[in-house]
Parts: sequence; C-alpha cells; structure tokens
Amino acid sequence: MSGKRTFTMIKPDAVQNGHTGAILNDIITDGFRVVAMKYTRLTPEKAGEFYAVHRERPFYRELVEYMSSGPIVAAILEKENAVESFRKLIGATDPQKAEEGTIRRKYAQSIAANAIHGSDSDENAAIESAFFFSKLEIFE
Ligand code: IDP
Ligand code: MG
Repeated sequence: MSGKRTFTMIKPDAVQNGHTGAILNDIITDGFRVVAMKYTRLTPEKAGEFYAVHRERPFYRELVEYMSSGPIVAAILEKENAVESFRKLIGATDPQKAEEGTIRRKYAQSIAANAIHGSDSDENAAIESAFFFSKLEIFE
C-alpha cells in the first residue's frame, strides 16, 4: 500500500525568486496538507549528506553548492498516495520536459535549479523527513 506522506523542499532558486507563496498555494490547492514546515538553510556538508546517493554523478558538486546557496523551505505533506501524486504535481526533473501546469514547468530555472524537491519513494520520504524534522515538529 502506498503511503500518505511525502517530503519536499522549495529550493534556493524558487525562494530567491519569490515563488514560495505561489508554490505553497499550488501544493495546498492540489489537496496536500502541511504537517511540518521549516524555513532553513543547508550547509554544504548537510546538502552533501542529503544528496549522498548522487555523489558519483557528474553534477554532484554543482548540486551541493546550489542547494546550500540560500534558504529553502522544507516540509512534510500529507495526501492519499502522497509520493506519486506529488511527483506528478512537480513534473519532470528538467523543467523543459515537465508538463504544462507543473510546479517545475512554471517556476524552475534549469535542470539543476529546478525549484522543488519531491521524495521518490515512501522509504525515502521517511528518511528525508527525519533528516529535517524531529517527531515533536510533525503534527497530525
Ligand atoms: P529529481 O529531483 O527529479 O528526483 P534526481 O535525478 O533525483 O531528480 O536529481 C536530484 C537533483 O539533482 C535534481 O532535482 C536536480 O536539482 C539535480 N540534477 C539532476 N540531474 C541534473 C543534471 O543533469 N545537471 C545538474 N543538476 C541535475
Ligand atoms: Mg530524486
């Protein structure tokens, strides 16, 4: 059975460009409920840890530098079939390939600075949520 929760970050480019409010509105309008939220910034060390699965990829250094370049909004979201539903809402990794109306199509700059993160599995949603939030910071 698929889970009810996913994890997201509004990435530095989208925060910097003033899209935080519009993106949160898109998320909530699509039926997600925010159960945890934090305005924060990743150190390069923390960004490297978060994206450790990509450490062999050619873009890893660029990704870590970019993700620690400014504030982000981290959140845990709740909806039926949350992971898959949210990946659909954000669109493809490359905003030029993302469908019309998706968050990345509307707000992303490039394949690296692509506005938003969404967990790719229930397992990773749980791991990524715990990376940012303690149990006391997650509400029902
Ligand atoms: P996803 O965020 O759609 O799941 P992943 O393949 O998991 O995409 O990549 C993680 C993040 O790494 C992307 O969201 C993007 O910020 C960055 N990234 C992915 N592919 C490239 C690339 O080819 N060049 C630069 N950055 C990339
Ligand atoms: Mg991914």
